[in-house]
Amino acid sequence: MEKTWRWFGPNDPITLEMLRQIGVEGIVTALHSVPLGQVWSREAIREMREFIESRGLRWSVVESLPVTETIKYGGPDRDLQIEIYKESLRNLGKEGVRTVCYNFMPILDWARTDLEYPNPDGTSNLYFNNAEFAYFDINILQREGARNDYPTDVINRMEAMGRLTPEKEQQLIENIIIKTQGFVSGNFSEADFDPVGKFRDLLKLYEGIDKEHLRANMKYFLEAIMPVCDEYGINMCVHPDDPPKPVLGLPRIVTCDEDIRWLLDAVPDRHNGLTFCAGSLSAGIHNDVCLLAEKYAGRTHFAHFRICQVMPDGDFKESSHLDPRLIEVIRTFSRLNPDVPMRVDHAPLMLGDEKMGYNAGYSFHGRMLALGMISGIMATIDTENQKS
Ligand code: DNO
Ligand code: MN
Repeated sequence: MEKTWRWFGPNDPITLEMLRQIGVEGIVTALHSVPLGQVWSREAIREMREFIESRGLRWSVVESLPVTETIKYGGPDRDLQIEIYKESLRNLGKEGVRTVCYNFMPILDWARTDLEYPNPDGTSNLYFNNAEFAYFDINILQREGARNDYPTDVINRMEAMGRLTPEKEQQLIENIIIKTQGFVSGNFSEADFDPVGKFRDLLKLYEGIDKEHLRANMKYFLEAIMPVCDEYGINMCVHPDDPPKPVLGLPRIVTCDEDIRWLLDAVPDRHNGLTFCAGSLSAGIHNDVCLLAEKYAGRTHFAHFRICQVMPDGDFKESSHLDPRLIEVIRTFSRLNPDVPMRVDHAPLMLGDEKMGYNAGYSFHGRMLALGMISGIMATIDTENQKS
């Protein structure tokens, strides 16, 4: 497997020189400065590619080329936005960047309630608390009918929390709307004056859009871009939804075995593939991540290695990269798709990472330690394979 690393561009405090020292071979990045919905020009792509190559690395994967909301809800300008998307893909193809990760989650990208959930050893992890999420939905967003979307035990836990302090409420808003995904989806930024109001406006766009409708829009998008992917050999790989279930009244369609089967069969082109994010999939108790790896490794173009532990109450926490399930997933990939680019996904915050200007989940020391662990697992599996 190719060892890659998500790097956030020339302003990232973690430099390409540092990454070479820790065994990274390929870079995963995006043109973060291009506003959502605009073409990625060939010149800008070339500039990024040459910057990476001048440091002895390669641009292996784009993460993400964001799909604008209008394509997801099927707005009047969706065909125009699809043309823009196709133009960016052509430009990437011409520059030889041929693996493109994206997601089809309405409005939000991945969501967490806590970005620094403390571990007994002093490190911290990302955490999803269902009761706090319900609190955000019901009391802060005040979405109509929200209460009916949660099981009684979650509502009871939420009520037991009482009224949160304004600081805690503010933190939930930042964690759920801005910090985890704002910079990825391009929908929100730190500068947003009223993110909750903006979120409510975006929610209106999805009124009446159910799972079937969203699926039809995804199929429409994929069918429209496949000819360009075929021409340039571009592998599209959709990132699973995280958490893998409907949230805030929004449908989600890449959450489980049946969804993955549907999306691969709906557009049965090899270039329509998957980002196998073991972490996102394992956040759903309904998913057997080892079985999914076995089934879908062949249609996977990019692998994200991390794993979640679901608690008895349904909350989940991102946990150790040495989890036996993750070892099994890596074993499966080394057998069924040994050349796939892989990267460490989220990792703990540790050893002063908080002082280094990081994006949530993307710490330096935490990811470096995880890459060390995963490199060890891969080397062990390779040695075993050579012996047998
Ligand atoms: C979560 C991460 C995300 C991912 C985007 C892709 O598991 O991998 O940041 O990159 O959702 O669009
Ligand atoms: Mn991921």
